[in-house]
Amino acid sequence: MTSFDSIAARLDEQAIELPSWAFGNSGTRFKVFTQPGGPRDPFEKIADAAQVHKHTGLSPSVALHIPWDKVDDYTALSDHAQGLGVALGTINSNTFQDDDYKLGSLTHSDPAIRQKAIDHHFECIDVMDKTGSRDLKIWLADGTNYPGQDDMRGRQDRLADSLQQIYARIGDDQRLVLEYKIFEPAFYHMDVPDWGTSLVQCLALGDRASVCLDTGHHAPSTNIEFIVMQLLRLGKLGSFDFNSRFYADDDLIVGSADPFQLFRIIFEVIRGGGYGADGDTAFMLDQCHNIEDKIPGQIRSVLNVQEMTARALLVDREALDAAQRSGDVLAANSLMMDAFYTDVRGPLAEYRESRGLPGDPMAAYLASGYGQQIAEDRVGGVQASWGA
Ligand code: PSV
Ligand code: MN
Repeated sequence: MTSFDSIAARLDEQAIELPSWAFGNSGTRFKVFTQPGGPRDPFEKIADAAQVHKHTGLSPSVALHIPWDKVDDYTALSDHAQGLGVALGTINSNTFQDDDYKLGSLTHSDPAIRQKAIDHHFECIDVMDKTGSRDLKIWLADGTNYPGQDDMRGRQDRLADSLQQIYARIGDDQRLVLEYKIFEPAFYHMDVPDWGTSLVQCLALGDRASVCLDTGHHAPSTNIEFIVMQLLRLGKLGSFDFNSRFYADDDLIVGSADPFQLFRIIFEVIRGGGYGADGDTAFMLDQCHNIEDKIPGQIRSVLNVQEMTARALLVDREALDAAQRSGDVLAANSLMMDAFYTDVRGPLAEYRESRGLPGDPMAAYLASGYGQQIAEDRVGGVQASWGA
């Protein structure tokens, strides 16, 4: 197997973007729970996100969600982030929380509502210009609940037209990433249900449009790493939304439900040239910490990604290639499993210390007193949540 020392430099290339919404209150459709010290505005969300980077060195940027993270002065927000050692990242649009969008947004048959949804994306691009963000991420709740409710073909055509108008506005150094989701909130059909639809729409747009793969947005037992391989092969894997699922879009801590799947996915990212300096596939988290503490939840998440990245980097690719070419099924499989079963936690602690980071970021955060401090300081105001 490849030695840990030989992968250390590659681990330095890892960057995982955090979602601002992971720090606000969240829950299920049954209950949104509050937590002491919850952030009340985007400035406080970014301060919390910066704690994750401070202790792990893994998360140098934070994704924003508009309008949840709308502020009067984006330069001030950017400066605030920079002062805390992080940058503002992807801008997520939101066309799923307005009554007008009940029957769709970019696909709506009413030109006025469709225009409103397009204008919202123009507003997001204006934000990107101010924050210096590279990516506009579009996830649509659009779809129907009943056969015959609307013309699926017409909706796809309108989607293509809307995306075209949005794409025409993004700058030369900006990208549009289109996320897909198999179901929910629409239950009969979603307008962007799968990677094929996202890919087809992105291909029609051009080079600066690519697919966002949210690991929780597939049917059970889907071979996600195959999709990763195919999109990388085509140069169209723009970004990941990492999370874990047991049943549907559970948004649990990445690597918690199926660490082996995460290993297989990251192996294909590395194999396909999407990792670190090799490519421009963005690693992001898209999670909600409904019952666990949020900052530690994000720390656990980025460490899980780092751990599986280390294991995937340990696969002896040369030996694997030889085993595959000679048709040695069991040897090839063993090479994957040897790397997967390697306990990298000790070497990773040493690796972190060699980079001036705490060997145990979780313990360092808990000992820092930050959680108690925000619980004391953040009195009054309204805690941020979905829609705020
Ligand atoms: C809804 O399923 C969702 O989780 C999508 O995955 C988006 O990425 C996210 O919300 C933020 O809009
Ligand atoms: Mn997502």
